[in-house]
This record gives sequence, C-alpha cells and structure tokens, in this order.
Amino acid sequence: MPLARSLSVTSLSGLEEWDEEFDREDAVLFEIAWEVANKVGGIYTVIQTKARLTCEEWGENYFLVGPYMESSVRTQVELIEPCNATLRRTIDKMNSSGCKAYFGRWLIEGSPYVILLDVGFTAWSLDRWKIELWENCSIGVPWFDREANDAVLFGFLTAWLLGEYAAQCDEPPHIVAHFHEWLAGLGLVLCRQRQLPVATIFTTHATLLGRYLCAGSVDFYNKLAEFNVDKEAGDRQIYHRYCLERAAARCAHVFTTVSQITAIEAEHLLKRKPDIVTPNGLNVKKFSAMHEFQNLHAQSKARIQEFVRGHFYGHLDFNLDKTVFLFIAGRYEFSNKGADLFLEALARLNYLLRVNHSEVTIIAFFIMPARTNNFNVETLKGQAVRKQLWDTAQTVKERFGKKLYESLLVGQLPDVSKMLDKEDFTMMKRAIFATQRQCLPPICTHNMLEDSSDPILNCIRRIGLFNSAQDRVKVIFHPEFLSSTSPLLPMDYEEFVRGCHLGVFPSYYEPWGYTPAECTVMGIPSISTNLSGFGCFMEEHIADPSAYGIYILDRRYRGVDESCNQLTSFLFQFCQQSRRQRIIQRNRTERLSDLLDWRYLGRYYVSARHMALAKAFPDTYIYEPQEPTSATGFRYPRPASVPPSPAHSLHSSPHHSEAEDEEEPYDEDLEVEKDRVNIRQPFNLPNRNKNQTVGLPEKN
Ligand code: G6P
Ligand code: 1S3
Repeated sequence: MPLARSLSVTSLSGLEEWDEEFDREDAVLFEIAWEVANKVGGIYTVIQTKARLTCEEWGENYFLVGPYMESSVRTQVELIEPCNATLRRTIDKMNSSGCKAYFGRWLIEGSPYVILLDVGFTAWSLDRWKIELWENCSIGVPWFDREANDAVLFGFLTAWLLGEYAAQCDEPPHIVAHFHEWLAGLGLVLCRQRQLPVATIFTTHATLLGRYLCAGSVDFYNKLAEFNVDKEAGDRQIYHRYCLERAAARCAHVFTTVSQITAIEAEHLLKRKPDIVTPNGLNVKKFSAMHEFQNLHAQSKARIQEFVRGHFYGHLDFNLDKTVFLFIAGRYEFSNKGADLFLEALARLNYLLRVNHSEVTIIAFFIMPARTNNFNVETLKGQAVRKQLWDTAQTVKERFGKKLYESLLVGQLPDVSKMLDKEDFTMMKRAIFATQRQCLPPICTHNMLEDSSDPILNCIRRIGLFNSAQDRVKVIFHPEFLSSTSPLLPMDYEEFVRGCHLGVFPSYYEPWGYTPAECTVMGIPSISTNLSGFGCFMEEHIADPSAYGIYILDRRYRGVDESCNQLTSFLFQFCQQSRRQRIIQRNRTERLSDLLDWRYLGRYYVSARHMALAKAFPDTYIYEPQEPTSATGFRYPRPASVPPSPAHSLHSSPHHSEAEDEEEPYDEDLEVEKDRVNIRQPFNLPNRNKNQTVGLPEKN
C-alpha cells in the first residue's frame, strides 16, 4: 500500500531538503527514448545525466530502452545476460519470434541497464505494422519518411517488449513506462490501445510544429492560439509525424514538457495541457577546492589564446590579455537558436567599441555543425605558422642559454651583444617573414559545401565583419562540433566552454536550452532569452539574474530591433568589466549550479511517475500532490554585494590595475563596500541601427 518508503533528496545549499513518501512496491520503470546510448541532441543529455539519480532511486528495477546502434554500442555499452528471470524470458521470447533485443549496461554514471532493440532487423515487419497502425489508429505513414518508419518499428518493438514483460510476470506487474519525444511515442499509444498494465508518461522536449513554424518567419508566440494545426502540419508534410506526437500526448496517463513555455505551446499545438513540467537538470560535479573551476577557466583560456595566435597570425595587433571570448553553440538552426540576432548585435557592438576607442577585442565563436569538406588550408596554415614561430623561439632560446651557461662556467658575465649571432637573426627573420599574409584571418575554419547559401556566412557578408584590423569584434565560425583530437583546436566542448568568458544563446525557439545551463554549472556567465525554458526558469528562481551572470534577453515583449539593442547593451556592459569583476561574477554564476542539479530537479520526474502510477493503478497507489514548500517557490536572493559593474563607468568605481585584479583576494563582503555601482547604465545606440535589422525575419 502507498505511503511507506521515503525518498530523500540530498540537501543542497540554499535549497530545501525534500522528502516524498511513496512506496512503489514492486513497480518497474522503463524509460524509452531514441537517444538512449545514441547521441543525437539534447534528449541524450537528459537521459545520460539523470541516469545516476534514477538508478539510486529504482535500483535493479530501472531499464532504459533505446535503438540498437552498432557503433554506439561498441563504445558505450557492455552487453550482458538479462539481470532477472522475467527479463530473460521476455528477451528470449522476443528473439525467438523474429526480433533482436540486446541487454547490457550503459557505461555512464550509474551504469543503468539498457535494452536495445534492433529496428533494422525487424524492418521486414514494417508494412504489416503500418497496416495495423492505420487500422487501429488511422495514422498513415508514407514510405519515403525514413525517420517516421524508424518510429513505427521502434514503437511496435517497445510495445511488444512491455507486453511480453507483463505476460512473463508471475504476479500482475506495476509497470511505469516513460516515453520521450515523438520518435518513441508510438510505443505509448500501442500500450494504451492494447490495454497493457502500464502507467504511461510522455515528455515532449520540443513540439514538431513549434520547431517548424518558428524556423519560418511566423510570429509564433502571438499567434499560438490561432494556428490551424492540421493544415500547418500538412503544409509542411509532417502530418503523419504530428499525428504520432499528438496521439502520444493525448493517450498518456501523464503528459509533461521541459518548461512552462513549452507547456503553453503544447496546450495549443498538441491540444493537451501538460500535467506537470519536468525541467532538465545536470549531473553537477563539485570540486573539493572552491576555486578550482576558476583555475580551469584560466587553463582552458590559455589554450584558446594559443589557437587565436595561430588563426590571426600576421594580424595580431590586439592585446590578447584584453580579449573577451564569446561563443554560441548548438544545432544549426540559424534563427531558432538566435545566431541571426547575435551577428547583428556583434555588428552594433563593433561600432560601439570603435567609437568609444575601447581597448577590448571580442572574439565570437560560432560552433554549429554544417556540411563541410574538412578544414581549410588557410586555417591549418595559421596553426603551422604559430608552431614554427614557437619552435624558432625555442631553438634561439636554447642556443642563447648554452652560451650564457658557458660564459658563467668560466666565471664571466656574458657580453649580451654576442649572445645572438647572424644565424640566429636569419632564422628569426625568416620566421617573421612567414607571418606575412595577403588575406584577412579567415572567418570560417572549414571549406563549406554550401558556402554561397550558408546563412551565417551570408549574414557576415552583409554586416561586413571580416576580421579586419579596424574591427574590434572578430568572428570565427567552426562548423563542426569540437573534439579533443582536432588538429586545429584540440579541445572538447567542456574545456572550450570553460575557457570562454560568455555564452550567448539568444534563441527564439528553445524549449529548454542545455547550453546556458552547462555554462552555469561551469561558472561561465551566459545570455539566454525569456523564450527559452532555461531563461524563464532562472528568471523565476533568481531575484536578480544578471547579478549572477545570467542575462535574460527579452524576446517576448519586444520587437527584433529592440531585442537586438538589448543584446548589444548586455555585450557592451560585459566588455567593460574588469578582470576582478569577471572573476566575482563567475563565482556567483557557479553558485547557482545546485539549482540545475538533478538532485534538485529530479523531484519533478518522481512526481510524474507517482501521478502515472496512481492513475493507472488507482487501487494500489494514491497520488497526493505535494503542498507547495519553500523549495517550490525558492528564489536566490540578490547577492550580498551589488552586481559587478564596469570598472571605469563612474568615478566612484574602484580603480585598480589588471595586475591588482589578479592578485588581490576577492572577498564579496569587501565588494559591497568597494563596488557600489549599478550595472544597468543607460546608454544610447547609434542612430544607424534604429531601423536597420539587416535582414532579420519580421517577428514582433
Ligand atoms: C581565473 C584564474 C585567475 C585568472 C582569471 C582570468 O579566475 O584563477 O588566475 O586571472 O581566471 O580571468 P579572465 O576573466 O580575465 O579570463
Ligand atoms: C530539444 O533539443 P533541441 O536543441 O532541438 O531538447 C532539449 C532537451 O530537452 C532541450 O534542451 C532543447 O531546448 C530542445 O531543442
């Protein structure tokens, strides 16, 4: 009977401990997603980072179900015998009836059990299952849509697995099946249609229609209630996919989305209001030394600076110590992810920095994968030239050192004018000559396959940010995800993020947004928007987000041009911070990581499961919604001191040298006294920008 076992969630600094009394008895949890042990996008991160906590909660009764992808299995999964007799019988039965199911442990934190279903092996059943789908659910899937075909196969296989498992149980089982996204949704629909003893949950991470509509020039949020959803889906040739998604949302015992903003979207586009919002968390690692993440920032930044030295060879006329690294990263959806707005804001920032004779240089990285033909020669050459300069310096240093040593051995101070000979000078001159360059440092690191129609490159051509000497804002477009084995920038994504100063994610369509969340837990400030799940969540939980390095751009109530001005203003303010202020801000940002930890956010998943069990098995389970606690409405207060402010903005600001910035200990209480300046400086943008949107879509 319910209400016996206590699930305790570790107390997190500032966030209240949370206990939910619920005995799940013999219940078994299956979590089903196309991205289980198969990295495609954000859902992989959800499942992978949450696994440890869910394993702690459900132990041997937790199974992840995904597609069998040989290449991923080879590197991520240890195949083993099924862990209990019921599962062994289930899998044996399926495998002897013309399917291939594998059992293993996914080698990630928590080592969860995985059941992987080979959709290719059962492709011969596709036509039969499509007929069944049409007859029972009136959903027709066209032959040419490969992804939808996979969704059909995966759906039927999952329903088969759950049905077979239920049949193999000695006692009537209590199964919870949590399905993620439309690609996995058909399994849920079939469970309900076959009346299996399964409590079902469906989570949508982004609606199909939402993604498609936003990618066009549609005033999405203001027209949400007006869309003729069937027609819109039909016009975009995704009607069958939309039907699969909508059926899953409608059939689920419990329907959830990842944010409040997507909840509103789902209510209009999928015609069901989510029962609960299940925000995305991360597996937050705490360092034993409090400032370890600051050291990591310095180390990673040094590596990015090395890359920049090579990339800008011959044009290194800016001070790297006064260079701020910004970046945007993610799926290449030009306007959905806000790359359009970012570029326009960079153009405006460039103008502002120039007219203000700023010493700061900005390097903005765009990490968004596009179709390429590998690295381009000029970019590779840059790193080769840098390496050659380094080698030359080392050789001359060694020769110099040897002469110095020999001179000291005979008890003489060296004659400095003879320490370098002609040969040394020739070598150095040759190395310097090699840095001459006929072209500007490249914008793009790769040879693009669709160079002339690429939206980022075309926008750069239009706004004229070409990495010229006069530009205070430089741009580097790296159209491939980062990798530690790259010959160009050998860093993985996490190292790269740590080395940057600010992540910029001005998304128009972003149900959650892991990129700014990842920045936060690494102590890197970020810009997101009030159209992203993350931005809204942070706005709700933090009294003064920008003081913590969480800048939230208003894209909901402002026109494009105004939002762009606001973004420019955020960037301009950020550039004016001193090193000390950046360090303090990073400390504050990192302090928020508890809020994004699954140990805090996992509670919403727990509630969703309890709700589903109570709906599916009302005789056994009762769901009593939690009374709102102080943790539910928790808000981080304003930091003890006022937000870090531009060093030279007011004469009351403390003035200190950069060296002082680095060495002096930074005590926040001291900052209260020292740093009493408000960051929100009014500032005017030049007139030229007022009506110029540089080809941005009309979204108001
Ligand atoms: C970290 C390091 C400091 C370094 C600073 C650079 O805080 O611990 O030693 O000076 O990063 O910060 P910046 O914002 O200039 O990259
Ligand atoms: C989706 O992935 P996306 O980048 O296509 O799911 C993610 C995980 O829930 C979410 O963070 C993101 O906003 C969605 O858009």
